[in-house]
Amino acid sequence: MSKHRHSPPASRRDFLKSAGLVGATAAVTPPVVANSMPPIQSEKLKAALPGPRQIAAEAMPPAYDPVNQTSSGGDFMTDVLNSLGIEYMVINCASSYRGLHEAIVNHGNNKPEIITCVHEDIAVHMAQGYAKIEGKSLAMACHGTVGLQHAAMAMYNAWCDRVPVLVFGGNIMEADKRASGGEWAHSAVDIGEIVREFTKWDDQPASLQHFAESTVRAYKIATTPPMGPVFIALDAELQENPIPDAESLRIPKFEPVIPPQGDSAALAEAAKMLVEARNPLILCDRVARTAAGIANLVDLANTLQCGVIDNAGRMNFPSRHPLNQSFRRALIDQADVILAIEMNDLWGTVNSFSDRIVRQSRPATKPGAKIITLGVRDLYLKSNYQDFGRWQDIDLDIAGDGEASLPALTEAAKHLIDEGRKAAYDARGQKLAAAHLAMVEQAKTDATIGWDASPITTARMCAEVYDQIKDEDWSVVGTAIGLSWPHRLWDFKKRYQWNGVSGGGGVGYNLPASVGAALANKKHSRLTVAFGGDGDFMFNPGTLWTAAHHKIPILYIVHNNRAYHQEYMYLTAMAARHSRGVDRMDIGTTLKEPNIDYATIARGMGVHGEGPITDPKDLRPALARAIAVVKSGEPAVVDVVTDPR
Ligand SMILES: Cc1ncc(C[n+]2csc(CCOP(=O)(O)OP(=O)(O)O)c2C)c(N)n1
Ligand SMILES: [Mg+2]
Repeated sequence: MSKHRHSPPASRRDFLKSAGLVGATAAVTPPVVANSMPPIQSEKLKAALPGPRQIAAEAMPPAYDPVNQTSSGGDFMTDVLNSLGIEYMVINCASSYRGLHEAIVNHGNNKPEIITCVHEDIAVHMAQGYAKIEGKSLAMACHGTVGLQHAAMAMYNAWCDRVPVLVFGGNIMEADKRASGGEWAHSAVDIGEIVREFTKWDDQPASLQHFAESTVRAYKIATTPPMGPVFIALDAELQENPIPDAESLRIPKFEPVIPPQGDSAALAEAAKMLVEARNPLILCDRVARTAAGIANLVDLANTLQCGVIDNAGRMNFPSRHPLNQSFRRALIDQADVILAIEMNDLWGTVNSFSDRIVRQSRPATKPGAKIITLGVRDLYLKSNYQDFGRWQDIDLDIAGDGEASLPALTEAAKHLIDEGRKAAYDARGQKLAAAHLAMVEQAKTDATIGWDASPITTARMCAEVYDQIKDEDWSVVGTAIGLSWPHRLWDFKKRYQWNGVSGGGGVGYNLPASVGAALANKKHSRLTVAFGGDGDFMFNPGTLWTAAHHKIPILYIVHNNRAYHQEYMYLTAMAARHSRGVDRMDIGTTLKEPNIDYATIARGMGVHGEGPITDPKDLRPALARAIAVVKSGEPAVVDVVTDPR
């Protein structure tokens, strides 16, 4: 272990002395604890038991001297976190982990850097957004039962999104150490139980060595595909007391797992099916983690000259690649062999489902079409929460990490493609390239509809933003529900230009996850941009204070349709189904009377605010002002009053 060099500052000792705590050693050693024990009746038992003084000496914890205590278990915990290269600790502060908090600030010299959040939901969502950009996890700490319950929904989003987040929760395991009141309400026998059904692993370490091994193990489990959040309970005494056995402590070595590659015979079989297909098609969702992952998917598509439909759970495939057919879902119906890589919802992609009148579905594939899957989705599931989706019949099911398995699959395909296939492949590729161009042209045409309308169309909002950022090193880290214009119109090609969505559909993700992603982008000097719904914004508006306080630059566009519009639509469909009027559909679904002024909220938290913008002509100058602020290293919010499309 590294040495605990830093003594607590002199001011702490002075404070304790002036508070009359000098000599506390004597005061905390109770002289006759045995007196409070019930009298022992049996003479035999009395003889076998130690005398009262012995019990007092042995049963009491060592008499710590808070004045001269120069290190704590929290120091060692800080060293463990730093050994993992964790950059930030996102927190809402609390006494149940005050030992670790103080150790990070003093012993660790604020490393990992503490990021102050005003709600645990914000902190975990920030961690989720950060991990998807930076490719590694940060740490989150929360307060016992109450903090963890607030963190839970964001942990659920991270679970459904298969994103590693390392969550710590304070707990006071020894009942006799708890202060009465709050510390009892905030402690639990098994605190991890609160989130166990949607965490990949959890533990409650009982010693510092146990903490070290479990934290490194937790990090490893979280970052091994299929990734997911993990939880470690932090015993308060373990953090706050001196290190009893410093010489025997050891920080385990972390070595990232090499993700599993699919079976080579199975990949060769998949290659054969794809090469021989008339109309092969690739579906993907959460494939690429790195630039190499994108390049390898491009290589496979180029090799097969087949279409790619990207569900965009990650930045998988360039939006302007001629084989990108993401907005031509009809292709699913034409495919004879489908390769589905790291799909979150395969059934939902190869079936059409409608619930606007009654809940009904039908296959979107043609009869006899073969489906090959490649991914780690099924390697780790839980029972209670149903995010695994509906059963889908599969013809060749390969367990293996998508990104790790792509090169072998492509190699196998290249070996099988002879000159005889070339002409047919080229013709197929050219047809798809033409269809891709038509798809983009169609999007451009669609985007002009209502161009000058007020409220502003979402297409115009997105186009105006793109016009001003396209020559920058941009990174789009959030879109409002159903806002597909960026993917329809923009040129996405770099790994960090997109990082997917919430995973679990828990509203309140977008604003904090975008700021977390912006935190990751900050040191790379990228221009972070996000769009988010007004409904989403109101779950966690306090995120803006964190962005201002920690100077996290982000251009945040509020897609302000003054409604929970998705729910408005559902309600309207219900009324139509029941043959009733739709004139009351505003009740419970809108955010009007009064209208919410997002720019004023932003300014109230120290963030530059523009809007509400209702005239499209005002959008360009407002965006220019906001982008100038973001480029100077600060966050900015632009409130765009939009039509709901
Ligand atoms: C935590 C949570 N609460 C409620 C919902 C139900 N819900 C789904 S979409 C939505 C509306 C979100 O509003 P907004 O972000 O403005 O998007 P809009 O539908 O207006 O485009 C709601 C409330 C949910 N998914 N998650
Ligand atoms: Mg809305």
